[in-house]
Amino acid sequence: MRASQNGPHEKGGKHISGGEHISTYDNLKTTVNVLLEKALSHSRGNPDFMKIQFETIAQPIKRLKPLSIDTNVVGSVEEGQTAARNLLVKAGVPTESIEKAYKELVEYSELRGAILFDIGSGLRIDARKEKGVRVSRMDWLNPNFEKWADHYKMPRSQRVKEALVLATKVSAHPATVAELCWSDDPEYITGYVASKGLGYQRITQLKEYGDECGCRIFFVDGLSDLSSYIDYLEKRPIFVQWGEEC
Ligand code: PML
Ligand code: MG
Repeated sequence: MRASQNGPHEKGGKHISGGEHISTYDNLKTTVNVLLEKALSHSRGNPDFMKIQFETIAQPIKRLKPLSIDTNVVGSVEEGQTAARNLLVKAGVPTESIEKAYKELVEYSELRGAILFDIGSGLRIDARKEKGVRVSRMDWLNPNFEKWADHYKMPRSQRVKEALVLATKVSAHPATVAELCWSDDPEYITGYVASKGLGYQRITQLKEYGDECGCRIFFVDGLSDLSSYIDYLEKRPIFVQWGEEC
């Protein structure tokens, strides 16, 4: 699903909301409704364009364990941004790449997908401009997510679920070094840095309340085939699953 205001995204509309689920055929009506609800009651505004698309998944669905989770409590945006930079460096992203990637963000304030940033060349490599790359075909069944949330004393929040599913899928690719993300929703200021080694590191403040500029950067290294990386992000189906349940 993608929803925008003042026309479709491709005609300059403001991005309101996006979402994806994996559903059985029998559950499609409920699933489409969840996406509809998400877009119709959004803090970024009311959409006047929405596209909901469903397609059969013919490939087997890969199961991934959720990344480990930690919360870094900070007292200000400055403290949060410093923590994010430190975590990125710890994950293996050179400082110069971090600075260059931040400059790309400023250039595209209306980004709807992720920027792919190559740490070897220090360049953005996806050529998708403000569209970016939208990760799709991923989900986590609610009963299993809720068990996980209760176990780790996390809120049973769909936002946390969706972000952790995405971060788990992205970091599972061997070329991904780290991800940096914060929301474009004005009332949500917690973001994260994620990587295979660090897990999902939440940072409680990465922007000011009211700010509608979000961020999603995937730092990659040693990528031999950009189109197969993008294909993995957009098309390869994955389920996050915690514990022994099947
Ligand atoms: C988003 O809402 O677009 C991203 C939210 C990232 C942080 C979620 C969390 O762990 O609180
Ligand atoms: Mg959003």
